Amino acid sequence: MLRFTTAGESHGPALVAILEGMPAGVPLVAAQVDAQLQRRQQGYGRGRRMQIERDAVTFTGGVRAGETTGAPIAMLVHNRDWPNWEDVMDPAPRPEDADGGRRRVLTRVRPGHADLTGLLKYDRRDARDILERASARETTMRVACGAVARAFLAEFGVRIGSHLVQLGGIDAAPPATWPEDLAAAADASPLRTLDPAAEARMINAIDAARRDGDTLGGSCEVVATGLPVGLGSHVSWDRKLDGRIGQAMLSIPAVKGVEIGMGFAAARAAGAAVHDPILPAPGSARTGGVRRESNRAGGLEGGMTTGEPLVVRLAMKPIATLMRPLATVDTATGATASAAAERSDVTAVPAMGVIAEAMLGLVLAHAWLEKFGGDSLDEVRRNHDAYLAHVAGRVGA
Ligand code: EPS
Repeated sequence: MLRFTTAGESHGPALVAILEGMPAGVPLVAAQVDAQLQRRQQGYGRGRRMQIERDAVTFTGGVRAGETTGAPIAMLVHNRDWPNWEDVMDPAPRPEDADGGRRRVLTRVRPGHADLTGLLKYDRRDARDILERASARETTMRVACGAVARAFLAEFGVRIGSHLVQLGGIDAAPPATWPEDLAAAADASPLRTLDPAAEARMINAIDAARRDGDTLGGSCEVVATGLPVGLGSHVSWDRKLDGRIGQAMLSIPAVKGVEIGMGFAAARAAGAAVHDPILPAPGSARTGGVRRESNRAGGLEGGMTTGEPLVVRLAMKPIATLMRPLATVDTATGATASAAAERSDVTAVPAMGVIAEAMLGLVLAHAWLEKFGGDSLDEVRRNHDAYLAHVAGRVGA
């Protein structure tokens, strides 16, 4: 239906992606993708790398005259850091280097990173063969693919935003009035949080962690609005939308937990305090002529969208590269050592929210095409409009 794959190393020449299954006729220009790529690069707590990169996409297939053609969409983003790494990352052998080796070999594997397990599994001597791909740089292309998914969903009025709700144990209070454009409101903050008082304390915590050579994790909330009732399905495990969202979110580097709606809190409360009463709402087509008095379910029931806002929370662990490193074993010698301290970020939780928006957009666009499938945007629109016209009058008919 809709599938994508990405390739490229953090310090290689470029990152690439192919997104297949987008219908023809979706308006799309590079600036739409670049705007999302820039959002991902923001966030207080990032390292020097983000001053080097200026991520910008080149379409190399599937887009013509500002519209998708229905062909696979191929995208490329150059790594501006590449000239500094060419001798380390050159795909060609370099016989002039001593015993075929490369500079910046990493054998003091970092606890919490993919270094050690990847090195053992893939039978590598240099963990750089693992970490270059395990790097969160890879998420650039997820955001590029997600930007295309968002452009498609925007044609139907779907909006996706996120904000940071906790960092390093400091909670952000929810805003008194919910912003109309969540993504833009959060982007105005260097941490993508809607609580200015908490933001100041979080910035202090990041500065302290940087001084200590440590890192911080946190949580973001992602919200999608404008969805119709009935994306996903209750009939099989792999069609349930909550399961698909969970998989997509947990695939984001360092994400360790996902909640939908009340999430874990629902397990502690009684049923009457968890489930959302249903009220008549004649004329509300998207939600099937009814509405929910509350939205503790986070917009999903039985693995299907209800039409209420979809609300997902993600928890990210602290980045595994510590400037004051933990103990490890040097895989070259077998001796105990301090883990490698590569240049890195203190925190990337604000960026994680943008990546989660992209992944949610891809899951939703996929589910949308399953439900309303078509080869052109107009065909999808006809299917969508006919369904909404039907469900709008279904209750009480
Ligand atoms: C990363 C380490 C840092 C981050 C990088 C992810 O890069 P470098 O080692 O070049 O300083 O900045 O994130 C990105 C490059 C990005 O685009 O998000 C890591 O080890 O995962």
